[in-house]
Amino acid sequence: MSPVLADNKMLKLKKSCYKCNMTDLPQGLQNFIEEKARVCQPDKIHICDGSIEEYNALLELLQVNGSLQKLEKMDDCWLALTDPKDVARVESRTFICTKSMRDTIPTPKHGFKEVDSSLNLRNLKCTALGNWMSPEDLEYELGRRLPGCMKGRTMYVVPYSMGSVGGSISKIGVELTDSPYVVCNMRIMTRMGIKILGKIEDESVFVKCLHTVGVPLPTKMTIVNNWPCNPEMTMVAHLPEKNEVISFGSGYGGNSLLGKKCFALRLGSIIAKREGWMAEHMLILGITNPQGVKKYIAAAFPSACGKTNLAMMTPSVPGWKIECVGDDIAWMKFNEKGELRAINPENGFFGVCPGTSNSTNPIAMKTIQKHTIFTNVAHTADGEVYWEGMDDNMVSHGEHLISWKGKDWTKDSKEPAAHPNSRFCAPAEQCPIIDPNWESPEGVPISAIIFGGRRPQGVPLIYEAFNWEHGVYIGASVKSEATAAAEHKGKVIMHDPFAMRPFFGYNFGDYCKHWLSLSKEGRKMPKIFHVNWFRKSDNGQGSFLWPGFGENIRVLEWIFKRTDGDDSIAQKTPIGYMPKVDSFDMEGLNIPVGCIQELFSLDKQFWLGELEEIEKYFDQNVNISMPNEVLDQLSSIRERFLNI
Ligand code: GTP
Ligand code: SPV
Ligand code: MN
Repeated sequence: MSPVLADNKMLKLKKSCYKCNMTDLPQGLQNFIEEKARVCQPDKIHICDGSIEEYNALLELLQVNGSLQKLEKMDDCWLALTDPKDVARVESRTFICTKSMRDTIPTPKHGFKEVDSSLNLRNLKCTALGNWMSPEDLEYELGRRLPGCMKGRTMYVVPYSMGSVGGSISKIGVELTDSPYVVCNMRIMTRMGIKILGKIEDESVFVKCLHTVGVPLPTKMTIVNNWPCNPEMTMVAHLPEKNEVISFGSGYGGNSLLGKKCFALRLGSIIAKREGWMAEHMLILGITNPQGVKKYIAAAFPSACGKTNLAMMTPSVPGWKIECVGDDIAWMKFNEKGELRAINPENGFFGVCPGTSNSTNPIAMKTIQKHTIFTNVAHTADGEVYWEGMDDNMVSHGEHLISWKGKDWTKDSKEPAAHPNSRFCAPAEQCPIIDPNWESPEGVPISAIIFGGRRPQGVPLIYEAFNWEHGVYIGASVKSEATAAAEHKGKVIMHDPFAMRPFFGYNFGDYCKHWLSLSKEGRKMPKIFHVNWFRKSDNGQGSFLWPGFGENIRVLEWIFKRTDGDDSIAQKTPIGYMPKVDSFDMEGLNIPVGCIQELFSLDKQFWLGELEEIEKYFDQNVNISMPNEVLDQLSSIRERFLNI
């Protein structure tokens, strides 16, 4: 008998294992559960079967304990209000643990950022491009968090697949969590339950995820809104060498639904580099022109910068059709024919609520009318949801709502009704324009890759890379205004290379090298573009120059034609190809000519300053890890500006 099975405590746990017999599980999974249960000491273990009965029972449990409210006016929709201290990803507490620091982060030229001791993370090395901790320090930090952390709670075992079950690009994970809220959201966001167990062929090959809210029972901690969390001790740790994620103290999506950012992006990017493919923070959409020709496009924008909206867009120009494959993550691989094929590893949308309305994103509004879990939105007494930017006449009559903080709210209230990072969690199959190939195991062929960000100043609506290397530079130089998706304060313009800054699983310099290495003889490399829906008048101080949303089809139309090789519509500029003024479809677009000129304008002084700033950023933060090819691109752009 193995030492694990001889442990009396474990034998007791096995008896209280709900529904499924532990001994029926693959041995590697049993070992994982037993190892973690012995440390975390849950009262019970529940192997999730993924059934609707189980889902409903968990929702009821959450309702009874006051963590979820049923939204009576909607169909099977639920509302969670969190502790206001636990509302977004915590980038400062998120790190990768590897033996060698260089594998994870470039060494900054002028040393590491000062780490606040209140983080409670010993010797954490923090940089602009990710955080690292040594295995020894991680062991210490786990030692003061995990022992007994699930006392008084149930440990749920959530087997799941990222990508359609059994697909060639798909991968399996198992999340152990003491949060039934997490289980319910995982059931929407991933393919989850018993059906996955048979796919664990080699019993030890699955990504091992451990999540705890970090509040063992009974507790002396004050629990706000029946949302247990432990903000002072929160940490999200990734152990690529053990294929493991350990998340402590937060229930918020990106920190707790570990298949998403932790597995599909951070560990995913490491696996992708090793195996020669890409794991990216990208939407995937299908676009069909009026002649019925269809292509697929992937686009990387930083968090809360428009991926869901573009992926579900309703085109303003007649004859064009958009279909949605995914809104947040793309796994992409070149096939033997040299085509880049992409899958959406997720099964649902965990989307930003504020700004989502019947005029901006009617498709999302239709998607979230049933079987949806809302977090931190406002609601009416009779059970409907509300948030800023939902163009409803609901609040114009002075109606009283209940804000995300559980307080009485009217439109005269000073605080927002919904948290700026409030989210919906809805099954992808409910999307009325879900692409017929969205679950295709071999993925969809990608013709173009778009980068973008919130740039109030200087960056034109659209430009195109001259070639793949130039495109890699464009990805590396993405910048964007900070949003509420993470804990950043204010609206500073931050670097967010490839829209992946919070999600790199390994050294960003190596990530650039990996992208450069993908261009090979015989491969059909997608064209690379950069867009900016967020340029503002008055040098960035005024209002948006571009109407955005459904009008973005005009930009996609130009991209579509460029991927067909239409050279008549493009002109060379120092930053790349841009539309010839009269080739861009402006028909029916109701904006002043002056705005259009401003949207396409290129200011030499702005760009020389921009290049200098990016060069400094690379020099200080990526330092010697940066491949020369990227720096050469920057020099070429500068030269082109200086020659005009
Ligand atoms: P994550 O889920 O955090 O990765 O975000 P996302 O990139 O999917 O962002 P999302 O599409 O949810 O958009 C975030 C916010 O940007 C919402 O408030 C949108 O209303 C707003 N937004 C999206 N597209 C546009 C646009 O074209 N123009 C303008 N002005 N705002 C937009
Ligand atoms: C993001 O922040 O980019 C998201 C939401 O998509 S979360 O799952 O919280 O990371
Ligand atoms: Mn995202």
